[in-house]
Amino acid sequence: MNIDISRAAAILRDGDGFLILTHRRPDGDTLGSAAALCSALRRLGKRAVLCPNSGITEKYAPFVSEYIGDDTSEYTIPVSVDIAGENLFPLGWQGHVELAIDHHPSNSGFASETLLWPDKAACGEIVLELIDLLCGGITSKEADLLYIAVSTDCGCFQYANTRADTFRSAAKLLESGADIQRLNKLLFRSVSPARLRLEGMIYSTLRSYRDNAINIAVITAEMIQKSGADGSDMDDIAALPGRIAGNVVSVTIKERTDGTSKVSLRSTDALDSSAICAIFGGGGHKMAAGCEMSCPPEEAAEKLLREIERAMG
Ligand SMILES: [Mn+2]
Repeated sequence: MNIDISRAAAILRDGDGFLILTHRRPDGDTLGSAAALCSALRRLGKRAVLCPNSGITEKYAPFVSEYIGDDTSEYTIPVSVDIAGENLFPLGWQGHVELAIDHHPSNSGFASETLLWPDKAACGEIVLELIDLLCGGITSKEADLLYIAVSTDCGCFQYANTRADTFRSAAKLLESGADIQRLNKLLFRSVSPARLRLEGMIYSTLRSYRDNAINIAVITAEMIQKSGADGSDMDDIAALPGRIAGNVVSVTIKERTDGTSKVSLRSTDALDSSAICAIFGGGGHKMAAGCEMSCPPEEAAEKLLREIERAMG
């Protein structure tokens, strides 16, 4: 059942012993929102913890570790933040969620009660209003956590989901003491040495065609191994080849350890990425799509280039 914010606040005000759930492969929004909510509930004298999530990366661990519960058995009111469906529950957790706080239009309605604001760029914006209602304001630490949530989900206010409201939320967080200079550097300007090495290899081997309209990056298993990159260094790697001026479609082909290829396409609306990927059994959206190919990356690059050339006429 969908509820309004005053009902959500009442659930939190009336209960005690909250187990806050973050989604699988947790990002800044789910983690920042969960930790800020946990902090606010504790300020109200409530017992609240974050459910352990094995996917928390080094980047976010320092911000959330103090809120994670070791023994969660006494926390009997599960509250999810930024989770769209049960298949996204953190690994190892199953059960019934009392309250879901979310901004995904696709939310499946798995919880008893759902506060769903699909127009928000980030779940953190909803949590900000909720904490405001519950506590009459947020602490500077909560402002940091919610700035992590909001800024990461809108790509530092660059993605199409960025609204006037997103900036209003950010302004409020800044006024509440968020250290946006430090956080922006950490979240958007710093990269690991392994990531930097890998990016160097990707840029130096980039193939460009038709005056840089078509750009293909091949990431071999050897490049990944030589750079020392792990899963956390691969974030949004498919965005790199499309940065070149004049790009219409960019292709990122990652060689799997078994020699096959994982392909990601990004394009402007001048080309249908999903139609190209559909030829190879994949799919997605018009401007971002993917497919898996059983051939090695060089062969995949040739096949994809041929189909893209054909589609562009
Ligand atoms: Mn989100």
